[in-house]
Amino acid sequence: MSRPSLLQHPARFTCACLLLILTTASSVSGQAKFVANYDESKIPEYQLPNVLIDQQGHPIQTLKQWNQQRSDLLNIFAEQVYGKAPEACEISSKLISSSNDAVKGKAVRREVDVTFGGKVGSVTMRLLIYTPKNSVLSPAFLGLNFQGNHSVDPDPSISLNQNWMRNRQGITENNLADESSRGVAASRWPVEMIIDHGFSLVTIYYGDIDPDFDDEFENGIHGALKDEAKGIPAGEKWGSIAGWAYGLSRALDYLEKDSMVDGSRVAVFGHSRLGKTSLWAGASDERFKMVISNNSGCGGAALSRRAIGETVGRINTSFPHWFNDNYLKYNENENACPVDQHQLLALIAPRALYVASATADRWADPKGEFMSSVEADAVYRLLGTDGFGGTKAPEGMPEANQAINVGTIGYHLRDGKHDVTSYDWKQYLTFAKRNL
Ligand code: GTR
Repeated sequence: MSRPSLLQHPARFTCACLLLILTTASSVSGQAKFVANYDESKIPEYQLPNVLIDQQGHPIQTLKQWNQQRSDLLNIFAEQVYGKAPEACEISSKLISSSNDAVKGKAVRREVDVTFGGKVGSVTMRLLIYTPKNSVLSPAFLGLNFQGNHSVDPDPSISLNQNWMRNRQGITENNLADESSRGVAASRWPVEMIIDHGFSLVTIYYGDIDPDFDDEFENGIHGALKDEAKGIPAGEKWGSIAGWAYGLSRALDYLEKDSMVDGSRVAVFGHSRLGKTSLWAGASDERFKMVISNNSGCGGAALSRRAIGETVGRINTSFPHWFNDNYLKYNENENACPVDQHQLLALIAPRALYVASATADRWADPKGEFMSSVEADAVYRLLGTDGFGGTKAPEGMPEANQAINVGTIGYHLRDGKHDVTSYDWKQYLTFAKRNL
């Protein structure tokens, strides 16, 4: 994706300057200052596309009709939202380290480099894999992490990631991690609890696949597969979320061949922007047996048309590299988008889906996350699963910390802020025990 800068266009530059002078409520970039709406009564009027009405307006009643709808919707999401990725490419792998006495002697810990790319270049992502000792082909959680594999556990033998990293106050400076960031994200990755439940954990630093900044897609996987992506129309080219999802699929290619992990029982997990990524990975790659969205919000599980908290316009402004260029058309214009996020969730059916929200995470619109999960229920039932469980989808939103965790779709609203906690993981483990 290439967005010419204002300085390359003198006419646009002049207009932007004028706008800057004329707009009182403006930020330094010339954008009108964004004020999030949190008032339900101020939600713009909208019509949600019915997930069981096809593109020609016909109702969907059979599996065959759904299969067509699924492929149409997947195509629309790729064209209009996340962008189209090149075909899957070959991978190669190399064992970097192995320890037989990780997690108090309960687990085997390995680091495996998986390399893939195209004609122009390649990327290497390092998988940190914990497997319960003595297990044969265990089911696994696969999730990208924000701050490097070494942030997941303080164990000094995990290699320190030296790729570009977003700065975080008090943790990462100069876009580079150092020794002090070991274990900083450990509360989000309860490795021992996961191992005790008989699951493997596989995690990868997301910046190994694509650095999280807008460089017009020169670096990371976009640069490496530039040639392969040549034929994709400009507006439809893949954004970073699609790039990270592509990396998750390549990780799954590897896990399918791994001797300790069962590649047919992998749950893809992600928080926040990486929750958006796990949803797109799960929608676009049906090999993922289960999909978990933790506080994914706008462009993830939340309905865009509600425009509560973060909106399409706001996300495209703050993170212009996450989605494709076509998605810009829906800035402050969500109703015009042919799809909304409940249809993304429906693309995961009939595989297990868990959506989690948090009470203080209003930016991610917990209610919108719940509503889209409820909308997806109809597709789960059409495909012969029990959806949320019981005879029909829940009507009202559950109270905080009252997980709905009995069916093929799970949901909870946790008390607290935008984060991943052991409460969240307890629900995922219960859900995975039944569904993996
Ligand atoms: C925020 C962004 C959210 C969410 C979050 C994160 O700044 O507005 O959509 O993705 O970042 O990933 O931490």
